[in-house]
Amino acid sequence: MKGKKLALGVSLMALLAFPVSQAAAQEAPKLTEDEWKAAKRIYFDRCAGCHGTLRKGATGPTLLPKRTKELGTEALEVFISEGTAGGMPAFVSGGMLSAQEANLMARFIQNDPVAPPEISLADINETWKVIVPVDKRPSKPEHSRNWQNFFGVVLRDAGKVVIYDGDTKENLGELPTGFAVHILRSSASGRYFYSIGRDGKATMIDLWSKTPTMVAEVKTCSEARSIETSKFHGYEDKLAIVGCYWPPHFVVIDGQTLEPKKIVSTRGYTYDTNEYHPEPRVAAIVPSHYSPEWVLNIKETGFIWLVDYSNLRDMKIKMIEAERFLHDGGWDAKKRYFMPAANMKDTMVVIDTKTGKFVTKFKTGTKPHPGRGANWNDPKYGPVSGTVHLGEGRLAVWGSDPENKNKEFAKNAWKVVRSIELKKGSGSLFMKTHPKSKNLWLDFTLNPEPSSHRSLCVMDITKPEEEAKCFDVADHGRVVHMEYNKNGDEVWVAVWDKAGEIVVFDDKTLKEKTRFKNLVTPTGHFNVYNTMKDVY
Ligand code: DHE
Repeated sequence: MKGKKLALGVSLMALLAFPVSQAAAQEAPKLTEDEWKAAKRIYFDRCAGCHGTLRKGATGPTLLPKRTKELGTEALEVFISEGTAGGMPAFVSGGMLSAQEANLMARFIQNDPVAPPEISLADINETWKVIVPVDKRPSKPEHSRNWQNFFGVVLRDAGKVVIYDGDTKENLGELPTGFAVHILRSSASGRYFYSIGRDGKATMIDLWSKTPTMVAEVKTCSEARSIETSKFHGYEDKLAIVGCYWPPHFVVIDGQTLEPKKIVSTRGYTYDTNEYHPEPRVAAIVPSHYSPEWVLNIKETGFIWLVDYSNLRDMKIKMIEAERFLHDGGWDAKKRYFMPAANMKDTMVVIDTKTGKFVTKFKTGTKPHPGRGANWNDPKYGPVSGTVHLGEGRLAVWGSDPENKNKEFAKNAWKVVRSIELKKGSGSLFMKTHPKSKNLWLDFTLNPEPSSHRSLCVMDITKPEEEAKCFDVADHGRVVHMEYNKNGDEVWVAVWDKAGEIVVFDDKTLKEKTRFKNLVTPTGHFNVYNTMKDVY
């Protein structure tokens, strides 16, 4: 395989840009019925997130038959097996697929994509279950624990979320949230955790009951990645929203029961070329703190939608022209500016949620991936924010306080003031700091080298010229996602593996405090207080 990769010597993207020839007219390889079933499942689990359900491309390039047939089974198999420099994981070498599965997928993607069925509000309604009605829930906590310092840890492949007491480090229970939960978000009061699964199933966990309890569930679509709650004054814990990948829509649900209330399609025209796109997926969502609005990244068409939830019947949606392939992002320190990454455009976008307007966009490096991002004070440049990158080992830092009283600091807003090379290389997914900390933690989850993807780097933000300290966290799996405790003096990190771990570090000394072992594929983990207050 390695030899074949070297012989090809070009990236998948470059090959996909080749003119289409006779090959495109050829028949695609045939698959048996069982192979179809298996390939569709693998495509959904492993490929659709980056390449799109209809294979029109986003974080990864298009995989439509006229291109894939040109490449042919053998070349496609090499890319799937060994990955690409642009950030595609090495699925076979990395142990995520077998060689047979890579061959199956290489044949599958030369066939026409099949659109999964559409879903109506009535279909969603049929899946809605209230497990504990609102009047049967406690009106105050039934325990004396410091519940604002609870952590919810996603056990991705086990289909569970485990809740830990962040003070005592006790496991308070595992809840069957369903297949591949992607993220958790907190209600404005912090009392409820809402989960969203890759399969579009949302659940709600009550942290006030004696032990954490699942109180409601609903399946809003067949593929999703985001969920958020209403946090504006007067709407606390009232509503929630799920952003779907397929069908491309968002669903507003009741914040107490998850009853589906409204479904809105995101299909439409690209912001720049005004071409119709059948699959504009909803990526990150944040809750506005200035008005009763959610801020939605509409990935493929490149709009940021401000969805007003104050009147669902006569709903107002403002569409801000931003950049194509919007993915993740978060707030500046004052929670006024939303800064999402348009990762395939190497660009960060800024919008102002006070005025509801586009501010600017700027390049930072190859495929920025900030997660929710990080905000801190740079000794030279003042309040700044930053992103790591999937496609190169780089931390980009820009000014993010245009209203700062210090005019010199204000002038740095939306200018990249530092571009720091990271010695562990590319493939970073997340970075994290805390207002009380002087550290910035960085992971390298998708880097092909175990010496990188099993380690973390910590930069002293008061001494940004000094090299970050890097250390190994585990001798297995991939290290992913960092989260502070409520006090901002501990950092929780996941080792993503079948026999995975959560490792808790002291933020000051960088010494390990404790390690929870034998967790099935822990990925994202969320502290109640920091998630409810959007602290990062
Ligand atoms: Fe994520 C956040 C989409 C792969 C773990 N991920 C997000 C968000 C989006 C997204 C849109 C922002 C949600 C928000 O803020 O509202 N993720 C995608 C994909 O499309 C992608 C690239 C491919 C896929 O097929 O899903 C993808 N993500 C992954 C993973 O492989 C990770 C590491 C493990 C997993 O669960 O699949 C992963 N994504 C996460 C985590 C967050 C996240 C932990 C939340 C970060 C935070 O701090 O808020």
